[in-house]
Amino acid sequence: MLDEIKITRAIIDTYFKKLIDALESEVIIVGAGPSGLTAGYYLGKEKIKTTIFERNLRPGGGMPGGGMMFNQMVIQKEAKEIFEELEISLEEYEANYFTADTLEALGILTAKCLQTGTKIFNLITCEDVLIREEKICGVVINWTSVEEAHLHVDPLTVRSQYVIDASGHQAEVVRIVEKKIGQRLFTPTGGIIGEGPMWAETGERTILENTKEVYHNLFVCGMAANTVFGGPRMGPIFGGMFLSGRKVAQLIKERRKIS
Ligand code: 48H
Repeated sequence: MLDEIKITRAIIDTYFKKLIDALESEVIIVGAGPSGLTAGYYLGKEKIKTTIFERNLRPGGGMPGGGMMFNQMVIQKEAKEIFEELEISLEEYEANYFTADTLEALGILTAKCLQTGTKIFNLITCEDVLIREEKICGVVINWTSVEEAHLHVDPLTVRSQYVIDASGHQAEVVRIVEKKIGQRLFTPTGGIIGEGPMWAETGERTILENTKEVYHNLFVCGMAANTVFGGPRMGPIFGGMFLSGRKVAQLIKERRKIS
């Protein structure tokens, strides 16, 4: 006998347990695109308590869309070992050009990220940050549906030692911080410099250089890193996103050792 009320209770009970446990994390990641999911995977692997908030119904960000809706992605040799570790199938197209099915990559990366213990909350948007003594120490969240319906509903707050902005082209978290604190980011101008025009080779290099701390305890990875520090976009080559996610996880791991 299946009872509808038991089904409902099981969902509510287990969801709220998960949410209450996520009120305090070591790391909060905003955005479950390729860079955020990769960061979540590597942090989780280190047993660093990590929570990802994703605005959309599904994780993956720009991954399933591939290039112009053709659901294939290209990665370069530097990112190959990450795909091999995750066991995502790769085909060598030409020297240094490997292709993967974006849906396979998205499915496996999401599953492996969750299996490390990192939690992902979809349908939740980060709309503000928590700052104490000039340090980022959490984010303010609300249902995406509240944002979309323009409802006047106050948000809730979750705390963490570190926040990663993995929100893609818009660099939404850093933008919020810039608005709140003024031109005091760790960029050459103190503000968000903005993304440059398409240049795959340079974009993939600078994304790694730009994956770093942008304000006290706030790190940026993925496309957001080039938006904040002024690197070019790179089109549908995704190796840099995976490498950037791994790098930000490494940076936080090292930071924990010294603090
Ligand atoms: C909660 C949010 C919020 C918010 C955004 O865009 P993404 O895929 O980001 P990356 O950096 O991991 O990957 C970038 C890649 O997909 C891409 O766009 C490339 C390579 N472009 C090159 C080019 O030339 O165009 O994912 C970001 C995720 C999305 O799922 C958003 O829904 C989510 O972040 N998000 N979630 N609160 N405020 N803002």
